[in-house]
Amino acid sequence: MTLPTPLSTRRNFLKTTAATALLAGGFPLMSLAQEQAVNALKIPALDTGRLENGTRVYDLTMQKSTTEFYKGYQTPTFGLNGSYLGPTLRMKDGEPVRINVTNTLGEPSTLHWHGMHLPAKMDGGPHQIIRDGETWSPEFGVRQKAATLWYHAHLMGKTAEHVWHGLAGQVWIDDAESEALALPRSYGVDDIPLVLQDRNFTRSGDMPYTAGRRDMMMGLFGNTPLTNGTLAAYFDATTDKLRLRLHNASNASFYYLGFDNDQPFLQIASDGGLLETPVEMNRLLLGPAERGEIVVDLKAGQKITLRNFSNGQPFAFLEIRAADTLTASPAVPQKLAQIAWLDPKDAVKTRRFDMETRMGPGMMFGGGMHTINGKSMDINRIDETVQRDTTEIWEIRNVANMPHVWHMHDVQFQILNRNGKPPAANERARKDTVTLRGGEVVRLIMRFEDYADPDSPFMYHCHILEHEDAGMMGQFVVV
Ligand SMILES: [Cu+2]
Repeated sequence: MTLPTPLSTRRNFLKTTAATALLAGGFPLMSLAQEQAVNALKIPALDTGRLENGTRVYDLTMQKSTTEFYKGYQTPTFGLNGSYLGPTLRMKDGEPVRINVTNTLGEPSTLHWHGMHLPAKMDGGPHQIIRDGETWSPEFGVRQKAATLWYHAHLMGKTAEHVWHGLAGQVWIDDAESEALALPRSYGVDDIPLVLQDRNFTRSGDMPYTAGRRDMMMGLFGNTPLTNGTLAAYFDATTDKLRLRLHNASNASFYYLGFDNDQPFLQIASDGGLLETPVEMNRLLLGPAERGEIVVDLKAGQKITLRNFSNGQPFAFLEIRAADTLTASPAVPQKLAQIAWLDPKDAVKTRRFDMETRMGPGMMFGGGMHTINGKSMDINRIDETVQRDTTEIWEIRNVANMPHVWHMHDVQFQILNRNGKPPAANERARKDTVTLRGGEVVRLIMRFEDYADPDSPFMYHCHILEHEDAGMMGQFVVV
């Protein structure tokens, strides 16, 4: 797999962005390529909830705080139950859950369950605003295959800023199928959440959200990698296999991930759950919001570094230090999961969506330069109406010459084809987010089940958060 040209052109934009950041006083405290891993990887707290009358209940408090990324510097940040990011919520397919989300930020926000199939009112999108001082308590049954999902702020026009400051975390779903598999599953030991981000810091240690016109156009890129909110992170491995839940939680960066020694790894899951069979690779491209679980083999005493190999952002996300004696792990099973493939013959409708970017002079901040089907997001407009219990094909065309990232709520879709060709082995999967390079077309198939509500829409949007905030979003209802 090679990086096609439209992604490579980002190098030029990145240089400009970095220059802009410097002019704005955004002098990095550390060099762009942080080679020295000096901080133990932070592992987010694991929250398995508590049982109340058969419902699994979680409490999340959105808070404003400071985080010491750099020694001696207190950086103002947002977090959930902590100063930056939030706990990993672990849920099980079939269980009823309630999440009490209390906002103490001093400003409104929302919390969206990215990748989850649930009623639109519980989705945490732009319509489910949590005002300062309020608690929002969505309640739903988990109807989900084992997967690495996530949660993040999703307030109209403020998603990028709130996520940048730290309102995000992972959700792990287990199901009977996944629990029967001999896969690493010991949280923080051989099964590791990896929330990958990039940020810019000023000399005073601040991490301001600084998106200007150009960043609304290109997306806001950071020059400093953070892994679970850890700068220059290392992890001490004690097992000869590690399962890494790779998660691009950046605002706008595409990560082309691999190890510095180019060793191969097995991808075992995509956004919405396990693949049918592991796929061996040595690079994995994740657009913003995409996830990929991999299993990597370690040799005793070995040091390897997980890096981004995209142009312009040579981030070292994690140095893995294998102990001199490693606990042996079972081989990764060849058969992972059953995927119920949807049949295009069952589709009752094909919809087309053009993701478009209008470049050039005169573009206005947030003024509709990124559109879907020529339209900018209008929270009072329903763009599409879908019948419950039907299968549809959604053809997404990126008619721009820059990458965009399609994400839709409510469903996990399957990729029928990309530019007329079958998807790569690791994209034969349940997915909720898909990267489209400039000019690409993907045909997606999905089934709308269980939940219908004519009054509460689900969102579809670009997951480059600056594009989303600039209006590259639409709404659909299931009736
Ligand atoms: Cu976009």
